[in-house]
Amino acid sequence: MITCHAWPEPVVRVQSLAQSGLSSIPTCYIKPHSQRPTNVNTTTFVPNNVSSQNDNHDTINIPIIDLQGLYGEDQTLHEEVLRRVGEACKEWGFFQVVNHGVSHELMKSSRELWREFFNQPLEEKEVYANDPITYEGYGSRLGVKKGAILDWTDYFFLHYMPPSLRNQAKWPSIPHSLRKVINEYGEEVVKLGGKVLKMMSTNLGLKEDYLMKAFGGENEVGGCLRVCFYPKCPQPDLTFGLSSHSDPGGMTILLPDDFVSGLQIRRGNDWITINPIPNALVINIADQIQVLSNAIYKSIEHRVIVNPNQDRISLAFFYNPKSDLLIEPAKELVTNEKPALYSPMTFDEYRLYIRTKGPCGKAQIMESFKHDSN
Ligand SMILES: O=C(O)CCC(=O)C(=O)O
Repeated sequence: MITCHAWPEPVVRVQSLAQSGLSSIPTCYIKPHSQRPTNVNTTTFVPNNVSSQNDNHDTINIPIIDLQGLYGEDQTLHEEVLRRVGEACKEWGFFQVVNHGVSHELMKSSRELWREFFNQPLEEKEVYANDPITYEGYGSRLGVKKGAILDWTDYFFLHYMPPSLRNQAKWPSIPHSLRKVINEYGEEVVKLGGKVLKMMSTNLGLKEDYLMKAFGGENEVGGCLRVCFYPKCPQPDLTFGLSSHSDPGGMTILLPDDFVSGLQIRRGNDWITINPIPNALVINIADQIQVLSNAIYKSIEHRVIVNPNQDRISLAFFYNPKSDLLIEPAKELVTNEKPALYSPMTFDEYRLYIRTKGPCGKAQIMESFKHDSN
């Protein structure tokens, strides 16, 4: 259990620091030499369009999948989408989707309204200041370790699913239409999550509704939104917007900034900067799907670099299993050759580690839950 009811040090808002015009960052944000970013000079991009997909890029990009085929009658197209999603889950753990069913207007207004929220005077935001017990509200650190080296970000965290945890009184009341837009955006993203979960089940050779049932069913799945605001940073080579981590939940559906890149994923020993395409959402496998799939799908480590000239905003929607259900490898995916790699554990128990320690890579967390016999 988390015993810490308050942050271990006074909370400093990163946006206020950045706005104070400082030219060097406080030492509590400076990462040790061996953990600093390596390639921080490519963080503004000119969005390209879907037709350029993965070719003609100077940089590698994650797979871009057009989900249109899911919405029509053409079975061949449907199967092609399934195949591409399956391949992306196995080979990358990260992919972008377009024609995903989430309204572009809603995506745009969500980003704009959240920018407006962060750009309000500090007093307006402090009303929503969060604590380390629930993390709900306006925050500036993850983890409660005293003396930890912090990330260059402020955020707003809220529960959207199940509806019983949706407490709109804790959501910003200004800008005025933000609560309505959070609701509308959440509804569409949850629908998309359900569709992707079905595709993953089928691709794993499980019943179409296997993962949804393992997550507790449509009305019980968990869904939280973390809106990250990364202020511009005078020394982006010394710190991270978000340190390397894997997501603890089921899958993450990310609405990235429309102009400023920053998300990097680990690929072997390299870090690849994701170049989002217009109106795309970025989806990644998180730890609970790695467990349920007995590591056929991997939850990939990722991190965020910051920009010296521009703020960046992103909306990460965490689509999670119901928090008190035991999550374990699907029996159908456990064989003599490949025994269960993980012991059963609820998501509630699992996420305590992240909430206590903050983002700290991946292996450490997944390894500590590996089945004793492995
Ligand atoms: O800001 C981003 O692009 C990624 C955010 C992220 O990884 C997270 O919120 O866990």
